[in-house]
Amino acid sequence: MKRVFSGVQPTGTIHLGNYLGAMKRFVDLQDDYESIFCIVDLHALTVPRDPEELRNKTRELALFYLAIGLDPEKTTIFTQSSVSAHSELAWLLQCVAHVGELNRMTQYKEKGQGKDTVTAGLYTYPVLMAADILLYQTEVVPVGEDQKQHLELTRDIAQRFNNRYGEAFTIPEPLINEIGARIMALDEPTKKMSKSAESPNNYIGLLEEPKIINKKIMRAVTDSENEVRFDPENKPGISNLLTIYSLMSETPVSELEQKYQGLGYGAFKKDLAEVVVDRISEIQDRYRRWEKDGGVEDVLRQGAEKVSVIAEETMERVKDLMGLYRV
Ligand code: ATP
Ligand code: LTN
Repeated sequence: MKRVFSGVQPTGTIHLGNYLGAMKRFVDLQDDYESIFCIVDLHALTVPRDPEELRNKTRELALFYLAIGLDPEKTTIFTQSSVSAHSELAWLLQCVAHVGELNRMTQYKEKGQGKDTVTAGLYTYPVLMAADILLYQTEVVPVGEDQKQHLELTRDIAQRFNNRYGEAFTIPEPLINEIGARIMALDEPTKKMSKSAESPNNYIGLLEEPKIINKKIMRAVTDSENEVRFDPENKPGISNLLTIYSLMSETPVSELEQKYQGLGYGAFKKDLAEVVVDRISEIQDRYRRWEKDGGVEDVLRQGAEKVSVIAEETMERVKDLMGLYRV
């Protein structure tokens, strides 16, 4: 079986963009791949966090992983900080990555914009991400469009390492949805839906109440044409809603365009809200069940134990190849 790996940060509110852009895919892949999904808590530290909140968000994300349908019998779930090889390999790869490459990373530039100070961690963040992926000889990495550049860097670092020191890493392939790779903000459909958005009207959180979800969808920004047609360039708002509807209901966009021909945005949004609420309610039910029954700590503990074995194998080889003297 091919191996798949991905990570999500335990920060902010897990939203429909995270779910449709990446996490839903995790669930689809778990039957056909050896699946490893990580809660990247070390990445969350690149901007200052309240320690108690980080701990809570980490547990919350573990519950989300289970709530969306990841099955701990088939899939390994763990926290990044519980396997120290992630930090260790990140250092070694920082000595392979180039400053020029990191300077070109757009996420670093966007997240640092307007800040008085930026941590060194935010700058080297993509190298830690490369370490996450390469540690497990990952073949496939399902992510949203915004991570494409980081995946390219990961491939470059791996290739450079293999050429310079000898074969240590599998070269990973990104897996990016054809539709839904970039879910846009509800209140500003030219920007991506984001956890770090200032206004909660930007996103739909996976734990939000049906009433709120309904309101957010009914108020989502659209154009004045009132014609349900997929045209991301000229009609970004309605096209984004069509994408969401299509992915949540597993119905092709063209079928939805036909269904709502002549019916206008009101009717379309009302049905969309129903579809989204239905789907999110299932996730919320499973979330509450896991929360009530307990067991999430065991899933994380066993996950870390399992992946540590693979991580150690890679580390041994990398250290040998780089000439670290061991007695
Ligand atoms: P944000 O930008 O929302 O603050 P993030 O994208 O930096 O968060 P994560 O929460 O770790 O960080 O993202 C988890 C996954 O969700 C990644 O694969 C990312 O590409 C994907 N993702 C995030 N936002 C969107 C979006 N609007 N549309 C599609 N995929 C997304
Ligand atoms: N950088 C990613 C999160 C992330 C990740 C990874 C994704 C960290 N390590 C490894 C895939 C594979 C983000 O900001 N969304």
